[in-house]
Amino acid sequence: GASLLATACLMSSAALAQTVGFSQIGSESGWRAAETTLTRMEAEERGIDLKFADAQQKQENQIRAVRSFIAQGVDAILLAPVVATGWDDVLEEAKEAEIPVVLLDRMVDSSKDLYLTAVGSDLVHEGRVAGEWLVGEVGDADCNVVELQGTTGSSPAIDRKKGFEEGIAGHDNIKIVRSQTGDFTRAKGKEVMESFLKAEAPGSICALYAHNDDMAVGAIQAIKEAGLKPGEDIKVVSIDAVPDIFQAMAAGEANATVELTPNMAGPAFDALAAFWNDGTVPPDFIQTESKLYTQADDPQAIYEQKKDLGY
Ligand code: GZL
Repeated sequence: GASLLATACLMSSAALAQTVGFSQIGSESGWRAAETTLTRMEAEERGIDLKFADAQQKQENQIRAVRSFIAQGVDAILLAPVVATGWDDVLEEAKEAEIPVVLLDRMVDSSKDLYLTAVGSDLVHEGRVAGEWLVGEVGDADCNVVELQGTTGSSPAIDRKKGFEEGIAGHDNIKIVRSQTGDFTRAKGKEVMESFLKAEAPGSICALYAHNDDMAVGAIQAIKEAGLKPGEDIKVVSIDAVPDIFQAMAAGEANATVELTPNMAGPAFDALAAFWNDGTVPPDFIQTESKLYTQADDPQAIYEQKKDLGY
């Protein structure tokens, strides 16, 4: 009778509720926290059952989580790979289990047939935009730059360094005099900036290029504690466009940021829906937009817009 029909409908709709395992790097930056928030929201909106695993920035924890998702027989796996190497075995295992893997915001050096697609920005372009901004800012004046790199061996650290060097190429007045990882965190960014300030002659650092805003925010604190004015004595350019960098810009303590959208999950789930529905294979790479913001872009207003978006 009717109840049998109702049960059948329930079952069929339940059958459509996909389960997705998400191996997230951690919560090292405001941007990463926003990506997690938005991934949960996008899953909720689609009726996807999201299994979440935080790896505290350790690759072995990510590999363990992916293996657990395979054992659970999830319908797909999202992976934000902390570093670019060492993924072949576990990606082979997912392929054996016929579970599609979608990479978020960072790349791996494994062969493209080991994952369904990758959603992310053009990380080299972001670095180039930052370098070109500094060229425009300093003109022909000599400028010694210190660089806070992202996590060693991660695709953003490799590509954003490469892009920045392309951006300043041909302008020999601009030199990177110190470059070290701050692991994408505020604490480490502050600590490494303190060491740069001690190692370089006072007043000799003209600019900081940080691979993400969180390290820049930490470094701004170190610059102030050294009695210098961030944004003036030392120009500050970074990447992500998190709310706090706009607050720093509004205070004149940071100069430019390149926006990285935290909503990588939307395009990922759209690609998966088409794949689950009729086997549509997405492109290898789904690129998100990057946009330069400076103090001229009403940073206070942008801070107000962004501050409640889960960063
Ligand atoms: C870049 C992303 C980076 C962010 C950082 O695509 O992987 O990881 O720029 C985060 O804030 O730690």
